[in-house]
Amino acid sequence: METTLIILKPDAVQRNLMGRILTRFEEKGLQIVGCKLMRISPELAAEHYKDHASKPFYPGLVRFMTGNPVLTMAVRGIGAITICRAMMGATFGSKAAAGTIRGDFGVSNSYNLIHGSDSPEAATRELGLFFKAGDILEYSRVGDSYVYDSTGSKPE
Ligand code: 3AN
Repeated sequence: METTLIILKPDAVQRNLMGRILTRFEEKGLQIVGCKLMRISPELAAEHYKDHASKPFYPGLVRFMTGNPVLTMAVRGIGAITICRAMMGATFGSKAAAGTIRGDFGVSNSYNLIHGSDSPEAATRELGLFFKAGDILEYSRVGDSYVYDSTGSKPE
């Protein structure tokens, strides 16, 4: 099982899209194991986006991400990182394919609704920034035996 960090950005919260986006992950079969509405501090934004610090869009990105609340989620499943990235779509709403979250809900390049960790290393680092021990819960769902085929040697 992989767990990834998903952030529904301020535009998703302000546009009342939280429920619809969260539902997509649930409907896919992924499990929400952590969820928190929060305001990102400038310090946390700087740490989270440190790889982008030298980019021209960085000041605007930090201003946007810290200006209003976000919904952070820890999302779990086999291959969750790759699956979530595919569900999000390309970075820019104007280019993202129809059927993806960015493709269906947005047209803006900088207000692109959602963040998702892009590698296992990033997921571990980012989950550690946004969730503390005990915030991510282990639990099983009644439908789990039909989300994965667990009749073989490993679930698939
Ligand atoms: P993604 O979120 O698709 O992994 P990254 O990691 O390249 O995209 O960029 C991180 C964030 O920085 C994006 N989600 C987007 O909000 C912002 N960003 C990236 N490139 C640009 C750009 N050229 N102009 C404005 N914002 C950008």
